[in-house]
Amino acid sequence: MAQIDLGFFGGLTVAVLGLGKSGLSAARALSSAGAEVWAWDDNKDSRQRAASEGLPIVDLHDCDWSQPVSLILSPGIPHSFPAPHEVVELARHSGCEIISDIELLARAQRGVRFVGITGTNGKSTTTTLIGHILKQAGRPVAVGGNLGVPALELEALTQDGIYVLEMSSYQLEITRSITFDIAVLMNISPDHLDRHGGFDGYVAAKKLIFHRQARPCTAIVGTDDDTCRKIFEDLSEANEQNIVPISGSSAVKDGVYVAGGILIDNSQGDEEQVLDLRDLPNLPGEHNAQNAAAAYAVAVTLGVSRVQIVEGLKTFGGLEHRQEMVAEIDGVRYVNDSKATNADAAARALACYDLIYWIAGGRAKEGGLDGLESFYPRIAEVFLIGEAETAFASVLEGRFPVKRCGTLAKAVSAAAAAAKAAHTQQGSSPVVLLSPACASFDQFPSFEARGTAFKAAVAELHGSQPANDDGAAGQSVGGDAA
Ligand code: UMA
Repeated sequence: MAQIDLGFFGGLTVAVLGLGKSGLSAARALSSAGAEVWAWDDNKDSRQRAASEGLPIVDLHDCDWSQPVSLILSPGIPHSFPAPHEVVELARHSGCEIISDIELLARAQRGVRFVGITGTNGKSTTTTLIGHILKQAGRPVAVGGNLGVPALELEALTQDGIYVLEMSSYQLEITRSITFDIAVLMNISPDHLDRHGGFDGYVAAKKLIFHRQARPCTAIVGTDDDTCRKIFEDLSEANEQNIVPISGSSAVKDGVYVAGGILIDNSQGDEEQVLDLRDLPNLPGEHNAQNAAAAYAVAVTLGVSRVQIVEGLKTFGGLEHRQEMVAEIDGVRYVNDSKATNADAAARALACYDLIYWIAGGRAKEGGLDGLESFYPRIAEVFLIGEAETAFASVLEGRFPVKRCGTLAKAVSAAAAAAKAAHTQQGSSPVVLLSPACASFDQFPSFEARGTAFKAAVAELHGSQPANDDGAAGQSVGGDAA
């Protein structure tokens, strides 16, 4: 695989702050390009790991800031809100530019095409789906960004190549020279507000996906929430790029939408039916309808044939940790939706099943469980874990049985026992759903680790017989059944 060539930094001093996924890959790429890398991470273990690879460690809190030409900042490190990191202040003070690893990719890979996908929810699925459709259609494509593969670990593509990048609000703020040939904004709901000084700052960051777009660039904009609808109207009024509205739930003029489960291409005004999405097991729910509409609109814009797009949608395998069907045991389906780290994301999964044994909790986000009330009739019982237990129990108890389980393993055991009993006694089709509406960091290093633990706990259920309806776990705090 050809590496991204950052030769234009050869001989120059470049500071790298944060040596996680993106920082490490940037430091490696800069180092092999002949740059003098000054790498730093506030965590000693991360520094040691980088040093063991031969990357030079320099304390960026205490160095000559007249030397570095750029500071490559990891997206998770604040540069403005809630307060700038001290090293960012030092870099800023010395006039050193502060950029992301994706900015380096954009500078290195000229002449290729960039597709950027952002939004509060659905961007990972949409990014992966677009990559899958393009690969199926034989296009040279590399898929990464916030999704997990850092920009500088992607293959160096040649002129026909297409980079499909999931862009977080953090990354957009420090990736200023990229212009996306196709920019997708899925939806916006409050998230990461501490990092953007509030909702307006978060929206402003998301809008950067359209930065400097002019025809023939294309903006694909979700119209299923008020904020994005307003952005669509503003872009339409400015009339600078091609604009394609998309919706997962209602008809849109001159756009792509889904109605009654049918994907409809109305971009030419002729309401052409493309595919019944209800036949696709790995794209369940209205949110996936919007994801499919966005991916379809991107692929059409890139000239992929409708036959190939339909084939790509049909063969999409889904994503790990996003409504991932893990197993069906004794009539109970187990779904891993660990990526649902806020209420809005959990809502998308709760909307998809009719009889839910819901595992929720972790480190709560602002707003907690707000907005989930309409899904309560679908919930049979709740199994709470982590820091949010008490707060969530106070919202949910009295509506249905609520168990405080503490750990995920106990929650899986308790939920499995209750769901199995419902299936046996009532012949119903219950789903044990991990869709936490919380960050994982109180108990796990990442949502991936939480999802993997869920799958391991489900795997242990094979062949095990929970002792009674309460399973091994849980202190019941709840009241009446729904
Ligand atoms: N660090 C410091 N000082 C600090 C804070 C952190 O030195 O004050 C160091 C940490 O010790 C750690 C490193 O910075 O070693 C972590 O940097 P990072 O948080 O930017 O994480 P990376 O491993 O580089 O991963 C980043 C993205 N992380 C974040 O934006 C928080 C990953 O998105 C992304 O997959 C990866 O780059 C590759 O592009 C994850 C994410 O949670 C999935 N994104 C958020 C989201 O989706 O909601 C935005």
